[in-house]
Amino acid sequence: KKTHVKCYQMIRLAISKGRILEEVVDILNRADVVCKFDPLKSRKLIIPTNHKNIEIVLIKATDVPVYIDSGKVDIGIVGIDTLLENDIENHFRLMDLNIAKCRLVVAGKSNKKYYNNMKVATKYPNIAKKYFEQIGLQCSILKLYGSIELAPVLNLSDFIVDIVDSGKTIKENGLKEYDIISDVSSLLISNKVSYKLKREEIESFLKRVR
Ligand code: PRT
Ligand code: MG
Repeated sequence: KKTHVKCYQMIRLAISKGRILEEVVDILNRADVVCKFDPLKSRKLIIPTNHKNIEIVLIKATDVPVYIDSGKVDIGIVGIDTLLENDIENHFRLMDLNIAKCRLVVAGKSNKKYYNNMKVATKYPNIAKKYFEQIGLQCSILKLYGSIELAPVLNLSDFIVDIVDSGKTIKENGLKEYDIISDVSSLLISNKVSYKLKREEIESFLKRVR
């Protein structure tokens, strides 16, 4: 009589450090996927779990698309903002996790008007350029890496395109929201080839999370 030894394929799950990770750890625990090292405290970048075939990889939010696109990581959790900015080809959107919710907005000092060739500071140059093109405005984009809200306050730019959650940051810096570009939450995405080759494992992970 033949004995079948089931051979599970490893799936790697990319999670970005920061606020997404904090919320995902809860979701994973509820789904009985328990990290062998606390990802909020450990310095390890690859963390095994209680499931032999599930490994967590900690990646900077903006780098998650690169790892998914290349297939080095099979599935990942990433904000819609990051996906819009990087428009990667090689992925499926599997599930909206409804976490790390916020919105991408245009903000600036009050009583300002949009005008042609105005300066827009942002961490999201592609999204900003596309948005203003769609409403028929040229603008000069200034790419910044943090505390974007400072730019209009010091007149480095006329407007910013940035993430707003509670609205506290823009309010405390005397700024106002002008337009909403997109609502944002975090999605579970998969590399296309991984999804085909490891469908069973990925689907069973999805079921747990649901
Ligand atoms: O900030 P850092 O460079 O260290 O890391 P990161 O930006 O790569 O990660 P993180 O954790 O800041 O953001 C990861 C993802 O979380 C983003 O891509 C969004 O999808 C999502 N998210 C949800 C947010 C926020 N909420 C948020 N409030 N990302 C950033 N913010 C910042 C925002 O930039 C602004 O400065 O919080 C500030 C506004 O918050 P309020 O509550 O004052 O409006
Ligand atoms: Mg941030």
